[in-house]
Order: sequence, then structure tokens, then C-alpha cells
Amino acid sequence: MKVNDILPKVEANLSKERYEHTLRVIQTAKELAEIHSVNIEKVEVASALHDYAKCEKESALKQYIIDNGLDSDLLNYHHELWHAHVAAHFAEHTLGINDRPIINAIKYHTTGRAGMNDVELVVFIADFIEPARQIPGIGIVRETAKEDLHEAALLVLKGSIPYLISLETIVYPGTIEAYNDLIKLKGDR
Ligand code: DGI
Ligand code: FE
Ligand code: FE
Repeated sequence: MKVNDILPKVEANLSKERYEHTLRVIQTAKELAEIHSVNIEKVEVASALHDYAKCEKESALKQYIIDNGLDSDLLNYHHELWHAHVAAHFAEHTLGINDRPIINAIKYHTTGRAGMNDVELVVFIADFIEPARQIPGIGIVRETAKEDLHEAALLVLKGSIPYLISLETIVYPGTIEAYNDLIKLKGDR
């Protein structure tokens, strides 16, 4: 499935603001993919769909998770995580996209996970650094993303985990696992 076939469906399901964010993530992810020789078509499709379910109501996301047998443990964590898993399921089962890196990039774009491949890393980072994001310290993440995807993903988590802690929000274990994995990788370098 090509990104141009997907975008009208995405636009129809999102607010104007969320669709414009999606377009910026696609552009940012393509730039990173080019620099790091990552498959551009996969990065485009995953970026286009990453927030497909973002405008759904919390109750609708919860129902989708229950009705479609998604990991029910998600319901023990913050509802902000649900849209990623719902969009990944929709991409796979409704749109028929059966490419693991694309599906994983959608599914883990909010939390990250241990063992992210390059398509996942690009989407995870692009979502954080797209040009309209104004987050303290984002400049160094933008610069690092041009040099080293693992280091940039680590910087994203080094920003987001303390931020979540400052809000006294539950941190999803996969987010901590992603952080630990990137630290271990760094030790191996
Ligand atoms: O959908 P976007 O706004 O583009 O970005 P996103 O999918 O990264 O969602 C960001 C939200 O998710 C933000 O409100 C913080 C929250 N979040 C990210 N990781 C975690 C998390 N919330 C919890 N509770 N735990 C996490 O690990
Ligand atoms: Fe998202
Ligand atoms: Fe996003």
C-alpha cells in the first residue's frame, strides 16, 4: 500500500491539526530515512498511520482494544498509549499491511520498545522532533538525529521519562525497557 492511497483515509479520520502534524512527521521521517539509508516507503507509510487513532475517544479506543483482543495489559497504563496500538492493529487487519517493521513502528511510536529496528527508530524520533514541537532541549535531539538514531532515541527517552515522572504519571514498562536497551547498546559500541 502506497502513502498516497493512505493519506485520504488518514485525513478523514483526524482533526486538521493532527493531520498537519502527521504530514510534518512524514517529512521529518523521510529526511532521517534518507540520511541513514532506511527504507523510505516503509517510513512514509508508518509515519502516515502512526496517529491514525489519535482523535478517537478514550472509550472507543478501550472498546477497540477489548473487541479485537489487543494486549489487555495496555488498559492498566495511560490511555495516551492506546492510540498507537489501535492504529497498528487497524493498519494490519483493516488495511492489510503485513510488514512487521511498519506495524511495529506504528505500535511503538509512543513508548518505544527494546530492540527497535531502524524504521521504528526513525518514526519514534520524527514524531518527537517534527518542526512544530517546542520541547526544552529539542535542538540537540534534532542535531543528534542526523548523526546517530540510537543516540537520538536515547535523548528522546532521557527527556520524556523524567517529564512523565515530574507529572507523577505511570511510566509504561516498555518505555523503560527501550531506555535500558539503548543504554546497553551504547555500552557495546
Ligand atoms: O501522539 P503524539 O502527541 O504525536 O505523540 P505520542 O504518541 O508520543 O504521545 C505522547 C503522549 O504520550 C504524551 O502525553 C506522553 C504520553 N506518553 C508517552 N510515553 C508514555 C506516556 N505516557 C505514559 N503514561 N507512559 C509512557 O511511557
Ligand atoms: Fe502518537
Ligand atoms: Fe504523533
